[in-house]
Amino acid sequence: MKKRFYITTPIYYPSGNPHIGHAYCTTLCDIFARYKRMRHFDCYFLTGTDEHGLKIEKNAQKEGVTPQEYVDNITSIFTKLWKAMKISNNDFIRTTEERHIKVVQEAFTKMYQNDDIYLGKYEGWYCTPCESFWTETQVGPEHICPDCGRPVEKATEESYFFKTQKYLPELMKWYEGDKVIYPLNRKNEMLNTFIKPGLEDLCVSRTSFSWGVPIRENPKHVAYVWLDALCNYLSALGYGSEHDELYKKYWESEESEIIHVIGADITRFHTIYWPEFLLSLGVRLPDRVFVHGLMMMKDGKMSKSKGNVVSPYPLIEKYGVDAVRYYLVREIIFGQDGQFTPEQFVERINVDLANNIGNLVSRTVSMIQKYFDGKIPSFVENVNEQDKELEILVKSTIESYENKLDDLHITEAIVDVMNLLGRANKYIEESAPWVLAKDPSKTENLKSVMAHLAYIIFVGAKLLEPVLVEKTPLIFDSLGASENERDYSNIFNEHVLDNHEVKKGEVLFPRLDVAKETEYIKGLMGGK
Ligand code: ME8
Repeated sequence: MKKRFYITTPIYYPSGNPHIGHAYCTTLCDIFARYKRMRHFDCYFLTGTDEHGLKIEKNAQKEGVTPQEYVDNITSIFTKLWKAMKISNNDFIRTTEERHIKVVQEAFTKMYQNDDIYLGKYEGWYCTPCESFWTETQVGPEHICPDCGRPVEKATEESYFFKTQKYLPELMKWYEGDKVIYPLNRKNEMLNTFIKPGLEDLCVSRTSFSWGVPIRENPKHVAYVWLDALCNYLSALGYGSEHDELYKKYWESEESEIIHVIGADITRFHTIYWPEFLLSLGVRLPDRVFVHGLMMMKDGKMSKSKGNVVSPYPLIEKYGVDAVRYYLVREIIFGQDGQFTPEQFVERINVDLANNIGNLVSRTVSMIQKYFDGKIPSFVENVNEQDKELEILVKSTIESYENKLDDLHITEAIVDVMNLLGRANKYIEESAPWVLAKDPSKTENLKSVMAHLAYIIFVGAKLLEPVLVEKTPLIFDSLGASENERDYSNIFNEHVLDNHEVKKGEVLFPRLDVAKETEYIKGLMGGK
């Protein structure tokens, strides 16, 4: 396994306030980054905003502000949100930053000098909200954008073009890599929809608006917003600058694994054009492009332009950051679309967090206080068949959790942990400690039950730590685990809590009134 990881989210358009769709992707990456760091891998995590383009220019005009003022304002809302959601990104890149603009210009020049870019005339169908050009076949007889379903406009202008056929053989070699584009159906979609019908050259400059990166060779052109945006993954690492240590460490070095996480709506740009740009620049290709599904609303895809968004802010304020993080990655199975519903949101909090985790911790702590004066008994293996079975389950849960998280299957990994905790809850019922406590000859049995429960809670908390960033430290506090003991290396150490003193903490996840909270969340939906 590689020692270093570079993980990126798409850089979002600050053309409207962030919604839980953006929060989903960023949380997914954050969990991956935290998980890798928890296992002592070096992980550099990047997110940012994509601030150029016609749409931003138009929005700013409508509001009577400069495009820079416009993006400054919305970008600050994105950065505040990531802070509130405890996102652990190492950097935040904005495409209006000087360090980025230079890289775009340099990249354009390099591609031009390589003879990969030429000047031509563009006639095509353009979707302004998506900033995408489409061919006649793609827009169909109704002239509808295949991505967002809105009408497209015919556009003609002098443009630079990137020769997409030139690097196709190398691109196809990259496609052969195991799990490079993941899940696999996304790769097939690219092959069948775009590559096999014949890739057309890509228009990489525009002259019809000015809010973009001017091309040095011909300043009336600005770089096409996707060429501009994709370069963020390099510019944030100092590519081509004097300070390119991060680039060398996280991109150039074969020790590093480069991972892009994107939504299904932007697969084409990341799995066709981006690798081709990199090939033109003579730069190594990413190791993995993970394509996640989208969070839908009852009336289709949630989007800023449709105005059917759910903002994460009020949810965080009311239910806490852990509940929102948990809900997002539990509800959308990686690679599939999910649907936001207030009912499910409340149910997840009640069933998974309040019952399965919260209750388990509070019952266990209370019993250890009651039966053993608050001291966790020493762990003894294999006291009986049931304990043995639990020990095996713990080991297999850790193993499958690691395998699943490495492939970003966070939902499945969490479900495994939840099943383990569910099993522990059942174990309480089955072993009936309150009965064992009445029989002095069963003391060893009772000790074993308590030690097993405490250890399983420790394991569960550790595995959920990348998701439940606020509450897991409280669980470790309750178990009396010191900072050092919380290290991941202790996950297989059943004795980590021997003789530790438990503490009753606050209620971890208060149970919600379903009707009342569902109503409240419904009121937030569709709002700004
Ligand atoms: O496409 N459900 O920016 P964008 C889940 N600037 N994820 C969603 C989502 C939803 N309903 N809506 C958006 C852009 N996302 C470009 C990217 S990258 C070089 C440039 C997430 O603001 C998802 O990850 O439209 C999607 O790919 C991304 O936000 C698009 O954000």
